[in-house]
Amino acid sequence: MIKGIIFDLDGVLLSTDEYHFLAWQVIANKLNIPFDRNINNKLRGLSRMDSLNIILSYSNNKYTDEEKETFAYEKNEIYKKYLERMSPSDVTSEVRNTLEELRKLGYKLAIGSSSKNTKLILEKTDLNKYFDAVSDGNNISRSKPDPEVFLKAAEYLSLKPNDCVIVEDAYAGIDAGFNGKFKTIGIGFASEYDKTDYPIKSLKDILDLKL
Ligand code: B16
Ligand code: MG
Repeated sequence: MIKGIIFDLDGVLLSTDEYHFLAWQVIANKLNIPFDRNINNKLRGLSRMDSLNIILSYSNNKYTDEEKETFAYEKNEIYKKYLERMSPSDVTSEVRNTLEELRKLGYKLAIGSSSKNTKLILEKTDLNKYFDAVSDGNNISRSKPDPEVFLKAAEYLSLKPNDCVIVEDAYAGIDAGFNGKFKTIGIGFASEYDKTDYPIKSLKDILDLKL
């Protein structure tokens, strides 16, 4: 029986995935590297440095680790400018109602995000209050598709993987759930992935699943 629900953040609860795209676009343009939404979709759920390495793989140039650190830093500074402008109104009523209903039904809720900016985002949007635990890019050493971020989230909830379900928009996140022996709910891009256990169209559809 499912007792805990672990939510990815960017692209599931919030549209911050668009801000990642816009920030990476600035870096790619500066380096004259082709970059579009299709390439951006390959970055969903991956760590900042894994994302940068994919973008740089479209360049003929070789970059030093120091240069890569600088590009990743610059991208994050641009990204954080978007985050600073966020407020509770960036959370849709569907997301808030779904989280409230799931809490009323007695589920434990956690965040499982690759992002090191998770705490800032949760504070800005007033989402913190819905979650019993937060596992993010700051408490892991291996990013999705490794299951570490979800295993930590389950541990923080004092639950086992088979007591929990993961909600993800990224193939890498569904793979991470699968690798950790979790059941997975896929929304957006992940709803079309054949490894997803429960594809949904909209977040509120979670309430109709027989978990
Ligand atoms: P940051 P999620 C992921 O968040 C994003 O999908 C991914 O695009 C980003 O590179 C990653 O966080 C790291 O984010 O640069 O803020 O540490 O989808 O796992 O909630
Ligand atoms: Mg995501």
